[in-house]
Formats: sequence, structure tokens, C-alpha cells
Amino acid sequence: MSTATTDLYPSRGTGEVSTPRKDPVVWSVPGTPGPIATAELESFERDGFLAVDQIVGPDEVGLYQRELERLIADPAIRADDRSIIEPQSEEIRSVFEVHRISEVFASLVRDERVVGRARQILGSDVYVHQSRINVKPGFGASGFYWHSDFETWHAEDGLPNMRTVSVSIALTENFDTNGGLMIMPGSHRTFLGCAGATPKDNYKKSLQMQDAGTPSDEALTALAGEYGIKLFTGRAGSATWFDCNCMHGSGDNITPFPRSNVFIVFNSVENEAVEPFAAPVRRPTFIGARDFTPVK
Ligand code: 6CS
Ligand code: FE
Repeated sequence: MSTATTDLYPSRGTGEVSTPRKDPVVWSVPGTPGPIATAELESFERDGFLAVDQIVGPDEVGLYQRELERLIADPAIRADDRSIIEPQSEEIRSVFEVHRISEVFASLVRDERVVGRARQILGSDVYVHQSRINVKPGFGASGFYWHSDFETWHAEDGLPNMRTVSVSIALTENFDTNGGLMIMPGSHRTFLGCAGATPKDNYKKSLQMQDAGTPSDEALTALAGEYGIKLFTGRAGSATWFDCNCMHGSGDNITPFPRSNVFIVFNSVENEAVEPFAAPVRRPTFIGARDFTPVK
């Protein structure tokens, strides 16, 4: 009988409950060599995010943009469960597990400029917990309401500790008008346990419009009042690294300019998923990986 892992971050009970973060933000020992400079690592610790002006060059961005176009034009991909469709336009919103279905994105994951930063932040070998391309086409693609990714990855995917980092790599220009990522700087230091039990098969709805795991207006007002809100803009090839517990969201994109990105979630091999802490069943492996093989 395996001993149940202690739930350090209770959520999805009857009421909302705040828990101070119990985990480090940067897990590597100060001075550990890696692509991130010490001052940048300190700002990641403080803010919960780090913007990189150009993680891949313009020519490489073209390769990834063409691969995104190829994937979303493939009827087999569209019909696959890994594809999430926009509720309004019926266009593809996201395709999950691109690091496994696309060699182009698999090589991006293994790129030292990407995985090297993840190892430096998480202080260990890492595996991919989740990857997706977000197309966010123009003319009305819907955004993602405020949430903490870790709240979902803990409650529904069984990640025990906050030893997980995401990187969003822009494949098109992120303007201040086309539904960019917004983060509350510093919010990663407070875990907000949300009210409301997780429905069965929650992911079928939550990836279009999240319900379970949504903070209250009061909590969001307090967090935004304390931390403010930062909108991320950047050219294609730029990247935003953010801690798994940042309160973040994005608005709709009603401009003609798509805001496409590739989103990769690295989890420490010391933080392997166990059973969900607050959900009746596991999510599919294309959303929450159960293959813990380190990225080499
Ligand atoms: O549920 C998830 O895993 C996904 N949902 C959102 C809105 N962000 C994180 C993650 O990709
Ligand atoms: Fe998210």
C-alpha cells in the first residue's frame, strides 16, 4: 500500500483557502552555472517570471510557425483529442503534447537554451509535464481567465510540490492588443486553494473555459491590489518563463493579429506526479504526463 503523499496545498474544498508557499522558487544552489545570469535568477525568484528578449532567432521562429501551421492544417490532428477547438469560431485553439507528435517541437524542448534554463530554475533533471501550441487566432479567440496552473496541476494531475516551470515562446508578435499573457508579479508566493469540487472529465470543459480552480472576485481583487498586473509583449522568438504558481490569465484576441505561442511545462524529476490531490480521476496523459523520462 503506497503511503499517500501529504497534501501541502489544499484546494477545491467547500471554501477558498490561502496557503503561504512552502517551496523554494529557484531550486538550484546560487552560483550554479547555466544560461540564466544570477541577477535574472534573482528577479525570477522575486517576481515569479523572467522575460527573455530572444530565446530563438527569427529563422528558427519561421520553422516553428510553419510546423504549427502544418499541425493545425492536418485533419487527423484536428480530429485528435489533443486538439482543443475554439468554442466560437470552431478553429483550433490548442494542440497538446506537441513535444511527442512533432519532431520539430521535440527538438525545441531538448534545446539547451530551453531545457538548460528549466534545469537551472528547478535544480534537477526535468521532464515535460505538458506541452501545447496555442494558436489564439485573431477576430475573437477567447482568452484564459485568471488562474494558477499549479492549482490545476496539483489538484488534477497530482504534482506534489511547486517545482515546475513554464515557458511561453512567442511564435507571432505579442502586442499589447492581441490577448497577451498577464501575470500578477509576486503572486507565486501565495497558493490560493479554490472552492468547488472537480467535476469528472473536467478537462473537457476547463481547457476551453475553466470553472473548477477559478479564484473568487474578492481573492483576485486582493491579489491584484497587492501585486499589480503586468502584461507581456514581445516579438516572435521572445519567451516568458513563469513559475507554476503565478496568478495569470489572458484576454480575448479581437484584433486581426494572431498571438500564437508554444507552451512547454517542465517538472522536476524529483516532483513526479502522484495521484490527483483533489479530483476523482487522473487527466489524460497528453495533458498531464505520466512518462517521467528526463529530457536529455
Ligand atoms: O489545465 C491546464 O493544464 C492548462 N490550463 C491553463 C489555462 N493553463 C495551464 C495549462 O496549460
Ligand atoms: Fe495557465
